[in-house]
Amino acid sequence: MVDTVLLERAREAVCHFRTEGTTGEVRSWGSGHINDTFLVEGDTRYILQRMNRSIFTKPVEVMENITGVTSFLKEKIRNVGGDERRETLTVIFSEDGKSIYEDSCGDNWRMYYMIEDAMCYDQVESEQDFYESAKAFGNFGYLLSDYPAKTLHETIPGFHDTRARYDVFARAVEADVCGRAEAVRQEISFFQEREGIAGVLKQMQAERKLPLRVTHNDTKLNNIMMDKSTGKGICVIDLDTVMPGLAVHDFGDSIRFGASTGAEDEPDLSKVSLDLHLFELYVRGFLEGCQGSLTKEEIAMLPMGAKVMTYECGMRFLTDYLQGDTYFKIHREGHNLDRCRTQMKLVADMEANWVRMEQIVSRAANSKK
Ligand code: ADP
Ligand code: GN1
Ligand code: MG
Repeated sequence: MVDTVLLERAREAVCHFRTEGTTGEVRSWGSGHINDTFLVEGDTRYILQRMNRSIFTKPVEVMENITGVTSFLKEKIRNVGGDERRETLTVIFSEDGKSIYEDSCGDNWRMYYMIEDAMCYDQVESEQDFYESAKAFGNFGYLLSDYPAKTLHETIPGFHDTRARYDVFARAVEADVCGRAEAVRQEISFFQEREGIAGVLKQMQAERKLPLRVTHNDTKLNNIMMDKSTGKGICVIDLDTVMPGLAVHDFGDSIRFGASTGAEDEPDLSKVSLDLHLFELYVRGFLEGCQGSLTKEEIAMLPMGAKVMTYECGMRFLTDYLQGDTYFKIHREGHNLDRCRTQMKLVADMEANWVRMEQIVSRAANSKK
């Protein structure tokens, strides 16, 4: 349902940015789970977002990261003769020269150019698109490999600390504030039985077997714009969580969302399974995009990245369901539970296909040598 009050506030916010030409209609846009996104029509079209206040408690730090990363990318794009206005986000500044406009209710608004002539998908529609998205996400990490990681703020502490997320989940089960735990015992057990995988990647990072890199951390298919005419992944968006992290997380998050035969929130689980062909395409595209920058150990851990990220995301959906749906936006009763179940189905499929996943990765890695 369109929230008319919010829409009105969005219209008001537009006036506070240094836009070019005349701006027109403002409407709700996209299907992200976190921020409120609006399209601003006009001579030049913009994306306006109300940043999620309870999740991003330090919005200025989020925007410092985004302006830093996008300026850095713009220079690289310019150097190869690319279109810096389309190939990365452009932060539009407010009248008083800030990257955020804070309204009278204390909400933080930001604006970007709309990436034109491009699409983003909530589910894979063509294999080629998925392959191209893999190249673009891999390349995103590659381009940021010489970014000064120490200057980045940790916008959401422990974002992919799966072990810590498990503890939050266990506490949510214990507290059971909405009285929902009893009815989802099976789902709860699923994550409890697999607790062991929660710490695997963190342990490898601690032992320096996996290097810390500048990563995106939210690499689902609807966080990349695909060029309508070339079919290439033209612009990686949703940069709120660009932070030091693991490349295998970026790989894995794309798999859990995109290499599924169903949507993330598909209620009919018979439609949801791991598509090994899509998995293989993504592996090949991602390795290509990374341009040889991944270590042997990182490559070997790609299947684990996929499994851990799917496990983590499913557990986060279940935690949110237990806590009363306060984190992810929901559009129907039980939405987070449906989302949780698709991730469980995918984890189970990965377990059943583990050897094949490993073979696919090693075959792809060897064919690149
Ligand atoms: P959330 O954190 O809520 O996922 P996103 O930044 O991913 O927010 O934006 C939500 C959606 O809005 C995206 O999936 C995409 O469809 C659209 N979108 C965001 N930024 C742009 C942009 N600069 N150009 C075109 N579409 C955009
Ligand atoms: C959220 O912001 P969005 O919708 O692109 C979430 C991701 C989850 C994803 C699940 C900041 O991504 O971590 O994997 O939902 N982003 C944040 O679809 O929590
Ligand atoms: Mg998003």
